[in-house]
Amino acid sequence: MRFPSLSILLPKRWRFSVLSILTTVLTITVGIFLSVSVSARLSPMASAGDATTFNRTSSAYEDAPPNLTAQGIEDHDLGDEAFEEAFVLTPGHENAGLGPVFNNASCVGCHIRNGRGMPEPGQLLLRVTDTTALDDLQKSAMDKVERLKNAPPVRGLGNQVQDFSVVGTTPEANVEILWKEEAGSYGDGMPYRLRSPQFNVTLPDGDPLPDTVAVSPRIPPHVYGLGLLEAIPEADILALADPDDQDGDGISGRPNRVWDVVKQELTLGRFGWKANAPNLLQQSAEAYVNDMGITNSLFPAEDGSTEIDDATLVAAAAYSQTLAAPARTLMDDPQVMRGEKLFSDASCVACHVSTFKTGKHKYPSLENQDIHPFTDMLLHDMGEGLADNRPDFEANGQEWRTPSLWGVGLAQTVLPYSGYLHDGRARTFEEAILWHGGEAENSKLAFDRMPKADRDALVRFLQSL
Ligand code: HEC
Ligand code: HEC
Ligand SMILES: [Ca+2]
Ligand SMILES: [Ca+2]
Ligand SMILES: [Ca+2]
Repeated sequence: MRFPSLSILLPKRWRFSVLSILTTVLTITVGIFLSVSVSARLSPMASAGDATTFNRTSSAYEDAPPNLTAQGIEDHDLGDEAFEEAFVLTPGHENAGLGPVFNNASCVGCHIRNGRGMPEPGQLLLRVTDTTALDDLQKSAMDKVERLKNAPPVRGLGNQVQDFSVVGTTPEANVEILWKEEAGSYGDGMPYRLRSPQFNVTLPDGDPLPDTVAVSPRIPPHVYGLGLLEAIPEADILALADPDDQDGDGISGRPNRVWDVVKQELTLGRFGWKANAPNLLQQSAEAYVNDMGITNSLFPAEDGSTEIDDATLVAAAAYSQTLAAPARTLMDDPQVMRGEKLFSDASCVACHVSTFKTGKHKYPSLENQDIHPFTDMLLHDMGEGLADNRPDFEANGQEWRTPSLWGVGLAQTVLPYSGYLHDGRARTFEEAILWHGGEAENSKLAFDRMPKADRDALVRFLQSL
């Protein structure tokens, strides 16, 4: 049956006015609805308080916090340059000093558009440890910091494999990445495939790496929002630790304790996949010396010389300190709302903790913000499937720091085909969750047993972050 149209029901001269009244009423109703929902929703959407960017395009990870002061903006811009600078071998050149061995020539060559890098040589790093030297007797002969690191260096490689070199020098090794695939199925029988990397490391003399060397592969993580994580009061992170699982929920996060080279003391670890770096200045200095072969005042050459000045080092650190975190989206979408509830019901929130309030920071714009990073900054045993079997300070071979999830929904918008987890093995959020084990085994099982519609809702929630 066809409904009679407006033109038949109304005399011609009324049509226009009735239509315009209807339109006006509709506009007002929608307007009121939108303004109410926006004001009710704005604060949780603003995942990093006043330091949130509402840009959700492929440049979402490149914005400074909108509330940054003039000084902050100046530092950010200098940092942006330092982060993009490609180093070269040529002595006398303003960016001289690359290598002699290195992994990449610039920060942004690994942290693509400030997001994660790919699991490929040149971006993925291998950290290595001589496990035969791990026992106590030999440890006592080691340098103090190496002892604290629990990472006896491997002869010829140190603690990181630099598989690139400048002309005239041989790389420390050749690294080839091979992918192993395995099949599995969800509780409802739906099949999936998981892949994991294997590394063929060939030393300059043609020999493979001995089995006694523990290898920890790591992709470059994103670098946005990190100033806010640096500003979380230490006590609030420590308050979440439950090393002996006293509340019996199977989850026992614990802090890493790492060496602060400036203060020359042990302190809380916050950055890196195992919370193995204490702050962004030291993380940046380690990146220069280890990833690019650029000596600096925190890590000088043996004769005390440095290849960059402190202004450059501080600028590079300031850059990751002054990058905003992206806002959430679609918070009124019923599927996203359902996904958020499932994320909580499956205890994902026990580690991916949603809310903190920031404290003191070098950049006042980052202080006193209500932030929603979805990390507890603590180490968790994630089971054998993800284990690297390589300790890193107090982190053992099965522990990883919970990564933040804010902005993670944009990872493949910023860099298509980029992967999740420490070695980039997961091609999708589903795969990332299916690799969870250890303390996260029950969360994984909850996901595994969900009907497909619920799994889709949970994944859609992650995409909305
Ligand atoms: C060869 C690739 C590569 C280069 C070059 C590189 N990084 Fe990284 N970056 C990584 C990897 C891999 C990690 C994780 C390290 C770990 O887990 O110990 C990381 C971690 C970081 C982190 C901590 C991120 C977090 O969420 O914990 C910061 C900040 C950072 N890098 C800054 C820099 C800066 C600044 C430069 C340039 C001076 C740089 N990186 C150069 C690969 C790279
Ligand atoms: C016991 C703590 C814990 C629980 C519970 C947990 N996670 Fe994780 N999650 C982690 C850790 C640690 C990693 C990093 C592991 C790695 O890289 O090997 C991680 C990684 C991830 C990643 C990849 C992030 C990235 O940047 O690559 C996603 C996505 C994720 N978790 C989602 C979830 C979801 C969804 C749930 C609930 C079903 C959940 N997690 C439960 C600790 C946890
Ligand atoms: Ca050098
Ligand atoms: Ca090395
Ligand atoms: Ca517990």
